[in-house]
Amino acid sequence: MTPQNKAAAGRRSKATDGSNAKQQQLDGFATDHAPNLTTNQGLQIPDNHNSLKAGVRGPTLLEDFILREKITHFDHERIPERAVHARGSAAHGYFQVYKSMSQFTCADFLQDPDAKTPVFVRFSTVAGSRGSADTVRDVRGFAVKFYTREGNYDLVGNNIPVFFIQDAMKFPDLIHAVKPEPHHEMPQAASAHDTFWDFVSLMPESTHMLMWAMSDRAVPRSLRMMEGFGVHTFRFVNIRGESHFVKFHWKPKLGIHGLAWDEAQKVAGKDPDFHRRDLWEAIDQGDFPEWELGVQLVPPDKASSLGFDLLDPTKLIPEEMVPVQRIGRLVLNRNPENFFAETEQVAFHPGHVVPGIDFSNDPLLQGRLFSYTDTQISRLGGANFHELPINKSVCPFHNFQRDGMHRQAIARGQVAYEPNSLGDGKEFRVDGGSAGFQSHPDELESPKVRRRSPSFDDHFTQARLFFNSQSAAEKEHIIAAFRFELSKVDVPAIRQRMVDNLAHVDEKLARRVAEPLGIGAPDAKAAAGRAGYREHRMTLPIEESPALSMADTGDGSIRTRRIAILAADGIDSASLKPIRDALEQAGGKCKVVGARLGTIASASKRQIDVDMTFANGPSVVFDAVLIPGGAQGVAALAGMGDAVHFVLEAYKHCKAICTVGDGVQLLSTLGISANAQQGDAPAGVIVAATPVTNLGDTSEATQIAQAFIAAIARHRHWDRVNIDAIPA
Ligand code: HDD
Repeated sequence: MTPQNKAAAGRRSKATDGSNAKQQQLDGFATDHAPNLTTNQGLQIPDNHNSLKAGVRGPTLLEDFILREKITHFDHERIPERAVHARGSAAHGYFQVYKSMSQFTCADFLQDPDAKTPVFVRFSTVAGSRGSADTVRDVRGFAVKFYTREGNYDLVGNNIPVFFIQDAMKFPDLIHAVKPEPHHEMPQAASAHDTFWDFVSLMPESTHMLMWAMSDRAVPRSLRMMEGFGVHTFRFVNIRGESHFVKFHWKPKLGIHGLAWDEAQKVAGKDPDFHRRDLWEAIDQGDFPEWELGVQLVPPDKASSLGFDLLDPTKLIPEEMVPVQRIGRLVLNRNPENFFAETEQVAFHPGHVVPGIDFSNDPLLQGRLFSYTDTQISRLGGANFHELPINKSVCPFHNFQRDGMHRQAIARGQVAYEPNSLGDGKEFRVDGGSAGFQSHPDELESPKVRRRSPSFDDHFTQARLFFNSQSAAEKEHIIAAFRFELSKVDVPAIRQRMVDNLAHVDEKLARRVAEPLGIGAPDAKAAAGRAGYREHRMTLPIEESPALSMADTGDGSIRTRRIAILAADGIDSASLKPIRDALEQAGGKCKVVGARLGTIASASKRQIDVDMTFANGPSVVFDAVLIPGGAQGVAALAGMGDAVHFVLEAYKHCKAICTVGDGVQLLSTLGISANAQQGDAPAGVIVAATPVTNLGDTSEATQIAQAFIAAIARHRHWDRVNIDAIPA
């Protein structure tokens, strides 16, 4: 057990709110380091360095069962990775409802505000392999397993509220198109290639999701700073059997923030585990990530008046039409003990529901209800994966399913069938009772057809709503992303087909995307003439939905933001200290970055510890930069290519920068005009021109620190001008 998890276990064991139920169960399976080694049969191993040989220089003996057991086990350590969502990171925590939702659902875990339901949450990318980089452009999985007292409930969602396709029949095609191309297995973890764009350009229903996938949502700054969505419409059902349609949302406390695309690509090389590390460190340091669970509730008789079909997973319900009610909070407060046992072996399934939550007829969801158990059987080696510790429900389970690979439970007695009278001496029959999970009695009387509902036809109106709702900078990022992706497509006809489709979203968008692609102007008519195209039919009461933008989200804090303090011999430590203290008090994580590890000497000969080097702590893994004063130190930094590159790159990626005293000279040396007195400091650049000595004065330093904190809290200053001129 890690020291942090030990401490958490101490706190948990006293909990009376139910939050420790899963942990107590898992503890029963845990094993710890022991002072000796044994075989799997319990036999003590005397020597773990040498195999059994015929003479010290002779051949190894087949008899060496200790060697054979060790190597055999090693040979079988790998299991198939997930077909999609292979790369993931997870954490434990709890969910707590704010007030009883009994009016809408009888789900037990949504009744008692004093109860905490244990959860295990796994975040993932979709396309890449298990070892791929975290910051690739992709949808993120957001899968939550609630270990409720009525059984496991899995909300298996994404960080984007809509999907590429409307029917599960197309899922294998979609995934085959986005995965590395089958002939040469390239590219890894990227949608920027011919087969993906070939497929989606022929499937106009993917257009809405493409807008999201090309936005900054697909390059999150942190898994802790993204929304989650159940995507499909589900049902809440109350104790009286009354049902409401429901859409689920996860709203992150820290806001929704993205990386710059150039930055994301660089992070993929500099720290491929960027998101995994960020999640782990935040939990390890007690900065527990938090989300609120939101629901949009639609009474069945209102569903037909929304203007779109609730069963169509390429549509969302704008929050301005049906507000999101925040009904509870999710807190992640404990890292897994063992990646394989927990994060890799966890098996989610949208069909794991509890009484009070039911499905809709969304044809994508209906297909998922088959796929997930099926995939676990090959991934986890048989039908008993529910017995793996991480998947086991905390409430008892009992049925007459028997045997199979890796069965753990020992079912006692003569009886393995129902009805029976031999079990405990009286007749036992489970036949039509009113307890337990009851499917909502949806009335169905319809012909068997293999067709798409015409109510799913409009593929562009909500894509346009999304685009219209973005800030100017967000729109530019979407255009740049389409350009980047399509520029990687070899076949011009595919690029053309895609921009023709985009002309139905927004003509200017399509034109801007097409400009650098060496193709003709977007042709909306050509798109309309192709198979798969449908007339736009939807009328929405709104043209913009501010809730769809990531701009200005979050609680205004800088909790867990990473701030680099550039350092070289001769910097001024007196002016640095009060600003650093204020940043850390506000929850920022400061690291001193220099040319080498060890210490540097400040102008006043104070020793300052260097935490990271320019090589192992590049600007792309930080959110902000503080350049201290001190003429000699600043001159030294200006003479180091790595330091110069660091600042230019941070500036290009629109990060908050604060310079103190002489520090401003580093900016001007780089050609960044930042004279605060003339009011020409660029957005997000805080220039403390005050004579350095005065900064020892706390009030002065506090003001500067507060301005810097406000700039960091805005996350990025995307509207910064002239960044294209910077060769970072
Ligand atoms: Fe899926 C995994 C989310 C459509 C078939 N899916 C998987 C995971 C997430 C999602 C988050 C990873 C779970 C984990 O961390 O282990 N999937 C979605 C969402 C969808 C969606 C939000 C649309 C709204 N998926 C979808 C369809 C199918 C699948 C239509 C098949 C018909 N998904 C799978 C799968 C996976 C999976 C092949 C791979 C590994 C696994 O299930 O456990 O069965």
